[in-house]
Amino acid sequence: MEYQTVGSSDAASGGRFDVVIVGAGFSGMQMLYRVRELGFSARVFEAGGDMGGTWYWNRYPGARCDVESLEYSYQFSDDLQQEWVWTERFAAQPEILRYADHVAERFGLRPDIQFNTRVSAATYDEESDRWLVRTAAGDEVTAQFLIMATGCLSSTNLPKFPGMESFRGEIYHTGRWPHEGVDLSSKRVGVIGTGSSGVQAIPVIAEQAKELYVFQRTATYTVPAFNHPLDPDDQATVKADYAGFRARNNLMPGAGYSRYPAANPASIFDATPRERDEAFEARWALGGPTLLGAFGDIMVNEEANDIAAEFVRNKIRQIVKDPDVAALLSPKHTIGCKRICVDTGYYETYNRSNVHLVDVGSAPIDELTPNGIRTGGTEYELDVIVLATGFDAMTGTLLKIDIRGREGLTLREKWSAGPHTYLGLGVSGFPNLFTISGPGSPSVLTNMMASIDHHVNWIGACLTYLRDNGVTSVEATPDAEESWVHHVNEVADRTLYPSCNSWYLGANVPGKTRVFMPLLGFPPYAQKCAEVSANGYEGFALARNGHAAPGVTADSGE
Ligand code: N01
Repeated sequence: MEYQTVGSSDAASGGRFDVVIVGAGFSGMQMLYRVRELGFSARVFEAGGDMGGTWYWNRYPGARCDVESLEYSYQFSDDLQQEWVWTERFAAQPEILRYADHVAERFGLRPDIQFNTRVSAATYDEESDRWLVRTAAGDEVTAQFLIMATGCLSSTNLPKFPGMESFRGEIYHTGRWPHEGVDLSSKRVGVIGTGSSGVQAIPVIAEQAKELYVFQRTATYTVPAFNHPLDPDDQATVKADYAGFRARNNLMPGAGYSRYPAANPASIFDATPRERDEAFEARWALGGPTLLGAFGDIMVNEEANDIAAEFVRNKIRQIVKDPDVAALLSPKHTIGCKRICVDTGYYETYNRSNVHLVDVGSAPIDELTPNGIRTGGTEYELDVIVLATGFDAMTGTLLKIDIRGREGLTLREKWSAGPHTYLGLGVSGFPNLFTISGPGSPSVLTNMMASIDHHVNWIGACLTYLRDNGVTSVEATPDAEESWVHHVNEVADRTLYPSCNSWYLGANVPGKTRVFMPLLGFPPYAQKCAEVSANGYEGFALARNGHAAPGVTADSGE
């Protein structure tokens, strides 16, 4: 097999690359950097007009990361992590986008990225072991390897309300917020959705709008961020041993923040009511999403979970002055089965006189009218409707692309009963295809920057191994894939995660197969991936021009 040389342009390569990467968010950016460093030619296709993925699209008021800046950043370059200065504990979207721009400039990534280009189809050619990749504009290139860096939360979930097109005002989805911003001053604004996006946007919109109506289907658990400017001395302390900081984080559950108190494995039932309250209060005061780590059984025992949930419900009752509003804001479902939100002044916002909570859980939205939203027999007159209605998570974007593997098998057919992958990295029937933070990997249950780093390095090492051993195709075996899917489900079923209608299960999208998509269990997952590569890519079939090339057990170079 021939490999192109690094840095080939379309003209030089004749549209032939070693690697095509779909997406120039944080995973696509790092993957491009890595494959170029390893000497592969690459082309990235990005639907957006610039880098940044999630942070390019989600420009809604209040958009901010809920992972601390010092860890929500790249670790592949020490120079980069030393020179970049974060300003806040939790960075706001504009700062993260500036960071993406800085990385792109610093490493000269843009020349290998084709922006404003949506990939519409990719077909595997068994004769050549190559992918034919087609864009929506009709351009075609081929590549030995196709790496999907399409993100977990990149396809918006747009509910189809009756009468939607009749609404005379403006409608915006938080995940497609206009780049020029939206002037909400003196407007009557309706927000539909109270997940992480809504929880961040609502307090900021409340300050801008004349009247704000929040249409809540399911109340949400949110903990305060207690965001603050980063102390330069503290930042310097982390930078003095950034490698050690990263290494410690990578050993935490979900590659979490090693400076937070460790998760307490003890049972809540071994603690007195006072000890429980003290433990919860301490974590609440820390800010950020550490609450569930207060006791070891919160996510596996319903009674334990309800004690934690009641702690938050008590907070709501203390913060929100109107008892009826507080009751409506108090979630009834398991705490943690949907991702806990992190907010700045969310519950407090409902004490404002211009903010009105509308229950669309007991009486759903009937329709959009020319003037607003009708629900429960009342019409709410609005100028702007904000859809904070989330995403077709983890599989949405992948399945929008017409991906065809062996014998014309489409990914849509293959995943009709839910996503099937091996390690969330490979799919049987789809050789030379990799998914970064794909379903079946810990992805959204980790600090994404850490799991992206892990996948990029694993894929980079795999490509190097294939090249060094003259292997032309790599493909998950059906057996390895089946037992992996079983493992992902079994791990989830031991917990309370599947107990509510979360996007982890695809339950937020009408008609989507209900299956728990991410794997609980980083860092054991990283250990498993290391074993797979050390054992000559165990569970993957390797072939050389159509003939089996059994894995050579050797150091994969990871
Ligand atoms: O989306 P969501 P999101 N009628 O799916 C409601 C990440 N993120 O964009 O719960 C009425 O969580 C829906 O109601 P219900 C983070 O991983 C991170 O907020 O399905 N309501 C829900 O309230 C997060 O988990 C950050 O009953 C409807 C809301 O819309 C993920 O993205 C910030 C409806 C959707 O909530 C997704 O968060 C933002 C309908 N027809 C996002 N359809 C940070 O880093 C949906 N809803 C801080």
